[in-house]
Amino acid sequence: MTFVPKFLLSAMSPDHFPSEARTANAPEVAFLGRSNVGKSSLINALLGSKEAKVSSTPGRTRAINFFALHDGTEQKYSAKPSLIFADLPGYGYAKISRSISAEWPKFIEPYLQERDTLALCICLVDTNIPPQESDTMLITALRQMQRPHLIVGTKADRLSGNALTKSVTALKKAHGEDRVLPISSKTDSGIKALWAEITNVMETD
Ligand SMILES: Nc1nc2c(ncn2[C@@H]2O[C@H](COP(=O)(O)OP(=O)(O)OP(=O)(O)O)[C@@H](O)[C@H]2O)c(=O)[nH]1
Ligand SMILES: [Mg+2]
Repeated sequence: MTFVPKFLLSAMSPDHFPSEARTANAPEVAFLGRSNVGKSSLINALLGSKEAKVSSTPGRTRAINFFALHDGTEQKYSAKPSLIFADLPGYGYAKISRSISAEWPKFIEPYLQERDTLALCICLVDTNIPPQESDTMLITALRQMQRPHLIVGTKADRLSGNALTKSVTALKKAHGEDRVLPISSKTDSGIKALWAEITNVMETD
């Protein structure tokens, strides 16, 4: 399946989230994780494009950026999107944590709690660092909200096979999850497997 991605809008408050007229109630996939974990890079790897802004400065994504994915090719694509991707601002970076934490109750919490079409939360955790408390907090909150979620271990290209296995085991244990899917946006490793999970959401919707 080929998707043509179209940037929809950037939202910093719930009344700016795209309406049914823009999304056609297509299932939405949200990308969540700490600043710099690789959310925007992962969206680009999944789409094979540079639609999402990647930055070496943590905290660059400050709003929720919505993308509509249309089935087809650049010449001919469906009017209604098949899927929506939501790139969320990162959390947990000390320098901007005050402003970020102000943003959570303002629009990120309402987004996670109330967005009707939100079908899957992809939680990104860095395989190169020990399990983070802030990630555990988010994953626990999603579990409590009964939001379907999947944990993805990013930047797996930086680790050898053995070190990666160890890291994945530690992440599973710390976050209380059965699965952590290792991926790399650099080498595309794990991207196909992640697409399979996302396609599942579309079919069960
Ligand atoms: N080696 C490696 N580096 C990566 C990978 N994914 C992202 N990076 C790097 O990590 C940095 C942050 O990537 P982003 O995709 O902007 O991270 P983000 O989570 O969107 O960050 P914020 O928007 O600030 O929350 C960039 O320098 C990327 O090049 C990966 O799979 N492997
Ligand atoms: Mg980003």
